[in-house]
Amino acid sequence: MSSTYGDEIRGKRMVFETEVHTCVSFYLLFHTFSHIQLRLGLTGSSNVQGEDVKKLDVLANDIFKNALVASGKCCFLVSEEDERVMVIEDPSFRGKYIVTFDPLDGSSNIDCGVSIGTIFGIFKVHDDHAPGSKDIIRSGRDLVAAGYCMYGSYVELIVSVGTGLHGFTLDPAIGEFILTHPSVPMMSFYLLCIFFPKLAHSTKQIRIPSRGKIYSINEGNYKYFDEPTKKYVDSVKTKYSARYVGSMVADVHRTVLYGEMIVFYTTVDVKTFLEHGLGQAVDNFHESLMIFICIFGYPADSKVILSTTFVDIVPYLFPRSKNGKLRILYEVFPMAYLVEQAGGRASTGKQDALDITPRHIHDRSGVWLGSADDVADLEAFYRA
Ligand code: AHM
Ligand code: MG
Repeated sequence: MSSTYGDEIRGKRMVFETEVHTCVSFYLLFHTFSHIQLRLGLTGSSNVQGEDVKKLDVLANDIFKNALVASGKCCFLVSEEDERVMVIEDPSFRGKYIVTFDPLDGSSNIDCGVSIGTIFGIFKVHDDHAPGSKDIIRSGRDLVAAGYCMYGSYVELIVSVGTGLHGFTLDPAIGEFILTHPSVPMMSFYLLCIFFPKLAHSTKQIRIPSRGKIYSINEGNYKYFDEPTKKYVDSVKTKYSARYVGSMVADVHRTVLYGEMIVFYTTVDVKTFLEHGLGQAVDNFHESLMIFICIFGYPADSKVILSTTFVDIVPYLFPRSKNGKLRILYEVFPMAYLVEQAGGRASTGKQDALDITPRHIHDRSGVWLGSADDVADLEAFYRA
């Protein structure tokens, strides 16, 4: 992160007090992990002591699980890296939250230095005294918090506890995550700006306006897409730009951040507000940002890949993404929750993504995330 940016945000300590204290553990984790990530070359070779060097995604999984157990706030952990749910039996470490997480998403991008990230969702048990499987396999509407951390040219932690998005940027100079993108209720924010213009001058609020200009999808899978998806992609490619990293955290981060409502204080904006009301003033802010907003999709497709069975080496064709590639509990749900919290929409094409209830912890779904009108356009092709 540049020192200029550091100067701008220095002094604003991370303010993050919510009922979901588990998030604080994540803060500590990301802080530790972001440094580890910079130091490790990764891969599965041996180090000078002859010990196995764990791959970064396996190492990340161990770090997150250890810290979450130590927090004493969790009872079940669901990780992309583990086939089974981790149950925290010890009463002295047992809490009332279920954390679902992908410790390192975008792992195909690790070795080439492209942005990767951690994704997590947090549920609360129905009954503190009797946690069970009903607490794990549930609708995305039950999430109490979600977030992701992106490890890229800078390290950014985006979190929501149901009151908009909060963005924290790691300032390496002081070794702290700084609250750089606070969530502020719209009406009170604009009223405050009238009386305290300096507040508006330095505040950036993450919001996704209703329509965008970028689509983000792995178009290499085009011939395997279903007809509605093909038609939608055809409709946007003539008018939108394409951007695709292949790391969901980076692709979604662009989708929510370029939709960020950057509010600069000018007399014109306040004048618009006073003369034409809040709606017009907000529209003016949106207009200046509309060129950036995006839609991200990873739909189901009919692609088959060559695989082998566990018991022998006979190859067979495996339909990898017939239900989509991204996993519901720790990829689709957290991102859908965050995008909705930023004012966007998340859909499978046929229903809101948060309304899904998976049947298994590693179930997958197709998903579209982004500007509400763009997602509605996609859904229209499914209804046609
Ligand atoms: P992973 O959890 O194994 O890293 O897979 C998830 C990733 C997402 O980050 C990304 O959106 C997608 O896979 C990219 O897949 P593809 O390479 O097929 O485009
Ligand atoms: Mg993943």
